[in-house]
Amino acid sequence: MKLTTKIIIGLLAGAIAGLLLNLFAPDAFGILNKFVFNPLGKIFISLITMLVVPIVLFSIILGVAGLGDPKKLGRMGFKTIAYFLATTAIAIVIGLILAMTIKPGNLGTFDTKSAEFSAEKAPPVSDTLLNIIPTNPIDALASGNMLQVIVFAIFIGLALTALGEKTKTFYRFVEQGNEIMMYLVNIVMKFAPYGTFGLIASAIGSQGLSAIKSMGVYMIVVLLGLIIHAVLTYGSSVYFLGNMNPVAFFKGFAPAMGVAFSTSSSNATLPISMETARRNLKVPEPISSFVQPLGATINMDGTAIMQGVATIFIAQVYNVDLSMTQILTVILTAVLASIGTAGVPGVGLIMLAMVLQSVNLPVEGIGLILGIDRLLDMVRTAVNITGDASCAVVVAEGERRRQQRELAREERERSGA
Ligand code: DAS
Repeated sequence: MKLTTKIIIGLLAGAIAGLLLNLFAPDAFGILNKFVFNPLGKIFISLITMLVVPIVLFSIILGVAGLGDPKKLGRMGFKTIAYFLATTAIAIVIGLILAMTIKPGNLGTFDTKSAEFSAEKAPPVSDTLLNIIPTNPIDALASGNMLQVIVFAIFIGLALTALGEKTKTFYRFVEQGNEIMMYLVNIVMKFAPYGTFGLIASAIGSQGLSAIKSMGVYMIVVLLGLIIHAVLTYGSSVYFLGNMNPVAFFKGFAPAMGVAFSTSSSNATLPISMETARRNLKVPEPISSFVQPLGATINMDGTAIMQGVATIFIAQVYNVDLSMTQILTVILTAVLASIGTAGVPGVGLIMLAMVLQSVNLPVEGIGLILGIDRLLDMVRTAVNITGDASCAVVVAEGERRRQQRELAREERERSGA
């Protein structure tokens, strides 16, 4: 049976158990929650949290080193990375605005006293930005200071690029470290059905129907953000910058979106998304084979939308008013996180733990959205790869126009000669 099916079964079983116990046997719920539901949930959340720092370290080092020598990146590379960072930032802002407007986290009266959680006063913006340079990288890794871990990883990635062959052993070590982490993500995700069961049963058992309503609204807000971003951001990009009809773009790329939806993995879909972009969107092979693999690694707009909405949702549930500094930190962290997030199922949730930690929100809050995250992962993965394809179309059109200008200039020189 597919993992997604098992997780959905865990979700439904947890919801039914929680609801029945909440309605008919609250005393029994208390005992089951203490000895079954909470332990299952805590084990799963701890397994996710255990992977955050090493995944961020290894995957961002590789993501940055994989960009290649900045001098060699050239025009196409900088256009591609600028497009990725801009659309990811737009994606997060869409998610944040929707979540702050619709306020899904205010609908449920979740029992948050169980989480040992202190809303530390957020430092001003200047401190936050100055503090992202780790004075002690080992301490940053040990304490899970995610912004500092990301910055340290970016520096190492840039150094690996500059040193090239001299550091190929260390590069290989990081590659193997990342392989190990991706394997462990798979192992942890096998526990997801049980973790989902425990967390959902605990959340719904203690809060009843209001929890279901709140999670339902959370899901709708994320889906709304994904649709708005895909249609507005990618639609307008391919139309104004890619000289392509948006309807033709989405229809042409639909086969790849379907595969991404069913696999929840950008990496697994990459061969299909490249073939579809070349065949249906007429993206030249050299551009497709540069932009889309890079995008599957460092461009995850759909994931960023989920992280933006989930962070505000969890802050609302725990009655925390995030300051503008913290909002900016969420945007910065999620954009930087998307540089290293590998395109495999469930990794967006692990990165969410990192975003929550960056603004001192309790990672336990993931328990409220875990059960439905797998369903959302399918949709946001489809958005992730569509963003990469839209970039390929825009870069291809830019290259086509540059070549036309070159030809026209040569023509003028010839006729003038
Ligand atoms: N499943 C990831 C991907 O492949 C996205 C995510 O986990 O958020 O893009």
